This record gives sequence, structure tokens and C-alpha cells, in this order.
Amino acid sequence: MTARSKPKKKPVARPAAKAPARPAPKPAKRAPAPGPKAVPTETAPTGTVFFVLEDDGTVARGKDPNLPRDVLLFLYEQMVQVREFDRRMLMLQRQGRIGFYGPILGQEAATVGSVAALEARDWIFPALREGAAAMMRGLSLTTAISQLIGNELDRCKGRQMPCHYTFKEGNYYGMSSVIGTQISHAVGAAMAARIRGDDVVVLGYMGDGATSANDFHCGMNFAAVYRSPCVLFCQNNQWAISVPCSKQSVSETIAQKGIAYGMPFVRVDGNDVLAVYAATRDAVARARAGDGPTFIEAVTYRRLGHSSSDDPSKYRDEAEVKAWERKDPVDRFRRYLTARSLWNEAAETALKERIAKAVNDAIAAAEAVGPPADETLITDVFAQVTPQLREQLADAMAVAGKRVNDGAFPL
Ligand SMILES: Cc1ncc(C[n+]2csc(CCOP(=O)(O)OP(=O)(O)O)c2C)c(N)n1
Ligand SMILES: [Mg+2]
Repeated sequence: MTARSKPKKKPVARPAAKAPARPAPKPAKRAPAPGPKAVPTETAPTGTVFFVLEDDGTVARGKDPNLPRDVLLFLYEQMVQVREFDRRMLMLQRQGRIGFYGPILGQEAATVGSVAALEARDWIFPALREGAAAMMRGLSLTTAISQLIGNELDRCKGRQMPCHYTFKEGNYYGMSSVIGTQISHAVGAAMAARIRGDDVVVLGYMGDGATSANDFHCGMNFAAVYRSPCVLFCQNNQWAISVPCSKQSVSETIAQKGIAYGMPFVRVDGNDVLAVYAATRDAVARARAGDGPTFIEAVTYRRLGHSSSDDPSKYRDEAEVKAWERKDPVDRFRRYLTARSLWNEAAETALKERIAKAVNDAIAAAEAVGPPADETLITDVFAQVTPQLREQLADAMAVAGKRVNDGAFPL
């Protein structure tokens, strides 16, 4: 709505004289663009963040969702497992045992809490940092590490970058590096499920950086117009490689972008696993009931580099990282569990030992597997391998046989 300025005094009517030839109308003066005070606009939402756990792990009054003990412990164990997996994989990369890794330190609650709110039949369309979701759906640690190595057990047969897991049996769509594309894929898959009459909700992830991509706008619009049974979940970890969120958008929040598409939205503390779980559970229920999509912004922080190739000390202040360390999602949730007598030191030690052994065993098992057969370079392209591809493989092998591999990651 625009506010009009009061019309000036009406000009006094004069008796009509003999009308002279009408002068050509002067081009209308353009009114100056009204300043912000003259045009009351819809106010943006306040940017309120929904949370359950205070930073010290105590519960905000009346907000405890009172989840059953087994759900609480499942959430905690998954968060600890992904943290340990992450730590070890980054070490393997530094030791030259895998070529590349994208750490998620600090974002464990956002992934674990949201995936746990789904039913097993629901689909997951990951962005860059949701590998834990595949593991929660049953992708074994050995198969996950095989993907990072690109060995024979790797479902992508070494043809994808590390961290690009895919797990069809777990309804986990293969990750694409191309930012934002999975948003429209998620929306479309949800529409397809509805057309087929499948009782399936799709959870589609994105980073804050993806909200600047075309696919975000197409995906959000289609989802809202067609009431696609999906939940679009933005992990706002404050950075898109070296670009801070403030340079990504001047909107006060990412969540409020839902307004433009007429989509319900919620801004949730992404380092609070209970809040993420509760917000996603409500959104999933809405989608399943036929009430359309929800947009969730999980406010979190990428504590390490964008990937093992990145050095964030070049572009951000260490004090910022320290401030977010105090909001650590794992510590915070452990304090909550401990206060409720669901956790103690002995349980922590036992869990850490169990996970360390599982990760060690998985590394050993994956490293014992050889590379994919040369033939796999040309399989899975056509149902039957064409003579041209066979010829190309033979040529490639002739060249590769002569080349000395210097071990450098080809990026
Ligand atoms: C379409 C496209 N543009 C640029 C890139 C290069 N790129 C890779 S990751 C990334 C930043 C992604 O940031 P964000 O969406 O916030 O996810 P995060 O890495 O923080 O999880 C960019 C720009 C890309 N992969 N695809
Ligand atoms: Mg980001």
C-alpha cells in the first residue's frame, strides 16, 4: 500500500475564455521516488528464532517437547557419530588418504534433528553437508568411506567427488555440487509422489548460498503454487565459502523469503537439536496432511573451512568462530540429557569407544578394497555399452598406462 501525499489546493475555476489552440502537453514531471518514511511497507517479521535449549542446555520454560528416551538417545548418538566421522575423515584427507573432504563441524544438530523427524518412506534431497542423513538411513560407514576413497565399493565408482554420497535404498538422492539444483528436484519429486498417490514427504536441503540461485526461486514458487508435499530446509551456516550471509541477501532473515511465495516459514536455532526436530516434525505433518510446503531456516555456523581445500582464516575473524563454539550443539544437548539423568560420564565413554572402533574398522575395511574396474568408466551410461565407448575406453587405457600418477587431486 502506498500513502499518497495530500492534493494541493484546488485551482480556482476561471470563466472560459475563447479557447486558444491547446498547447502541446508538457511531458509530465516524474514524481520523485517517495522516501522510506512516505511509503509504509509491510514490516518484515522480527527475526525471532525458535529454540528449546538454552546455550547451557537447560530448557526454555514450557518448551520441552518431552521426546521419549530412545528418540533422545538416538539423536545424541547420531550427533556424536557424525562428529567423530567428520574429525577422522578430515584427518584422512590431511594424511593424503582421501583427496577431499567437506566438514560439517557445528552443524550436526541441523541435519540429525531434521532427518529424525521424517518417516523411513520419506525422501531426502541433500545439499552439501547432509552426509549424516545417509548414514542415519543405513548407509554403512564402510560404504561412506569407500565413496570418499572412490574404490570398488563406492556406489559412484569413483566418478563423483568425495562426500557426494548416494543411497537409493535409504531414499537418499545423490548429492549434486551444483548449488541449488536439488531444490527443484526435491519439489518435483514431492509433486510426483503426490500424483502417484504415494504417502511421501520430501525434505530438500540447501545452504544460505543457494538462496541466491535461480533454482531457489523456481523451487519455492512451484512448491507453493502446487502445494508440493515437501519441506525446504536451509542450513544457514553464515558462509558460502568466503561470502558472508550479509552479502548473500539484504533480507533481515532468510526465513522471511517464504513470504514472497506465500509459504509458511520458521526460523529455528540450528544448534538446538530439539528445536530443529520439533520444527521439522510440524512441517512434515503439514506436508503430509496436504497443507503444502514449509520453509525452514536453521541458524547455525560452519566452524571449519568450506572444504579441506579452504582456509577460512583468510576471510573471517577467529572471534566469530569462538563465539559459535560456545553454542556447540553436541555439548548443549549432552547437558540437557545429563540434567534429565539420561546420560552420564560412563555412557559417554562407552559411546565414544564404540564409535571410535566402528570408524576405525570402517576405515580399515574401505582401505582394503581396490579401485573400481577400468570397465566401469563406460558402464551405466547406456543400457548396453556402445562400440564407440568401448573404443574410447581402449584409447584412454592406452594413454593412462603411460601416465605416472603424481597423486594430486584433480581439482
Ligand atoms: C551453481 C553453482 N555456483 C557456484 C558453485 C561454487 N560453489 C560451491 S559451494 C559454494 C557455496 C555454497 O554455500 P552454501 O549454499 O551456503 O552452502 P555451504 O557450503 O555453506 O554448506 C559455491 C558458490 C557451485 N558449486 N554451483
Ligand atoms: Mg552456507
